Amino acid sequence: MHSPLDKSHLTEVSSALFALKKPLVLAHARPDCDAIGAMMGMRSLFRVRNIEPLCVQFNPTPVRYVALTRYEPMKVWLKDVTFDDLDGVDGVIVLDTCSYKQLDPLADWLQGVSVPKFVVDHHVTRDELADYYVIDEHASATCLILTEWARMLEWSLDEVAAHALFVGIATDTGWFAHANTDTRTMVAASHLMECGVSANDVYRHLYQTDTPARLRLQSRLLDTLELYAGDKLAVMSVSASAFEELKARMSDAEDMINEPLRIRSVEVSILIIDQGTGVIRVSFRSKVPIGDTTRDVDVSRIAQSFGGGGHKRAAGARPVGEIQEVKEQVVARVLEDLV
Ligand SMILES: [Mn+2]
Repeated sequence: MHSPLDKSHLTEVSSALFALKKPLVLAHARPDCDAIGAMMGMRSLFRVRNIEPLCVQFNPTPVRYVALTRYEPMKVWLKDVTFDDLDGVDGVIVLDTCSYKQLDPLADWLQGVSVPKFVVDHHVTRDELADYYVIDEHASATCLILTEWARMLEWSLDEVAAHALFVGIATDTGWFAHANTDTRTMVAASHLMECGVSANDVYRHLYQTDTPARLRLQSRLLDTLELYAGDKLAVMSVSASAFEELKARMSDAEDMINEPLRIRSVEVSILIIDQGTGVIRVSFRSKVPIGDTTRDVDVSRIAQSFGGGGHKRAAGARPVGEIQEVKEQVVARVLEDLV
């Protein structure tokens, strides 16, 4: 499959991008490895052009990513950077989101500031927030878009950038296993390996460095597994106090939502986490079951009815309320689409 990215459009965006002297690079709140990988990739692309971007995360990096060998910390909003530091910023690059909601601490500032804005993203949910867009909702990761962009314009990627982009692609595709894994993904991954990435090195760092607390959390979550709709819907839920008790972090719950999809009949998996702040974190995943390809639940639409969004097979929402009540509402909503 050929990339749908357009070379002349990319050339035009690149000349505006690399004319910047003090670019601000942002990604969505609660950054995942695709967001952070894309920031690192973008930082490298600026640095080889002797431009030092201000890369700001709204939340600290998940511990798992810090453990990766090539990671160099980004600045964290309000901890390392405040509004004063934004003086003189002459352009903003937003990665892995196109939604003000996901850029909350700076959404108003972003709307008011009159500098060129760029978005590189692969999500369906979209606000009009930029002057330049490189968006491909068919791309498995934002890091895939950046890899293809670099390849198309024949930029060399240093090892740090290649490593970061590989991590973003590998995690957004569930280690090349989710439905979004296509030939573009594999071609890009192979290109990044040619740039010096060791897939096994990344794998061991990502998936074989867990703490005992994370495994205990997994066991606790599996204990809460409930099945509905003739075992087509799987629901797991956990409260903030369980994290305290097990000495687990919020980020330790990452990827656990995929476990119930191992059950043959399960088409939709939901993970509900009471964050203890009044906000309930609800994640959705879906799969096409073996033997009936006509069944195909779009969880981004379900997430939207709770004020969230995402992709067809991976989405999330953060409704406010009491966990039991949210759970009942979410289950009822999914059942509408499942039967
Ligand atoms: Mn992504």
